[in-house]
Amino acid sequence: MLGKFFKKPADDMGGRVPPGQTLTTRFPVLTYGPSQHYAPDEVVVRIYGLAEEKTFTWAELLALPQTTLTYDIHCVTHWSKLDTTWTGVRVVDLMEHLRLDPAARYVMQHSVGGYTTNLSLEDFTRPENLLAHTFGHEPLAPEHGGPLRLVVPHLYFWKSAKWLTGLEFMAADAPGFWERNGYHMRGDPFREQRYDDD
Ligand SMILES: Nc1nc2c(c(=O)[nH]1)N[C@H]1C(S)=C(S)[C@@H](COP(=O)(O)O)O[C@H]1N2
Ligand SMILES: [Mo]
Repeated sequence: MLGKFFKKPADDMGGRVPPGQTLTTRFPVLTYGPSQHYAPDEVVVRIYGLAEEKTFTWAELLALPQTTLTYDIHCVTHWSKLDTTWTGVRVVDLMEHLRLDPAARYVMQHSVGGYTTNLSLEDFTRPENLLAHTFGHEPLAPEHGGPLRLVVPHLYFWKSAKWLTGLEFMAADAPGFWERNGYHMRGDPFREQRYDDD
């Protein structure tokens, strides 16, 4: 069963597949606790903390520039998936509409159900990061974080919150859900930053 869907990376993919990862053609679901189900018209992303407080509804997000990008994703449970295609609002395009306090250096992602994960502002504002609502040509499935999730492909996938509800800007770094439970504060797969002592 596993052998059919998971395979060791070929040598010519060496540069794309981080150490300790296995490739999959499937799209595993990794959720701690129950999956969340809600409709696009219930989507609200709240901006708060060290930023001018504001909210973005589904309609407001769709009115921003939409971008489609293809990249690889890497889960800390050792699977990587190459060439995944996502559409949504680039973080850098959202940032055009935010007013951050100059003291803001980190951001906490918040989700329906209470999941959280932290990023430095530098990792958050990479040009490839998306608030994604579409996977391939289909609306993002609920179990994968639909209607709206963050995708931060250069870090382990736990750093990409599904069912995004809030972005809290902070002066100092603080651990989110998995980071409080022993995972690395940054989570760079190419440096194998899996656990907090890596
Ligand atoms: N809200 C929320 N976001 C989450 C998670 C979660 O449990 N809840 N799991 C994380 C982990 S560990 C991974 S690997 C990816 C999995 O995304 P997928 O289920 O679409 O593969 O979502 C991340 N985002
Ligand atoms: Mo994960």
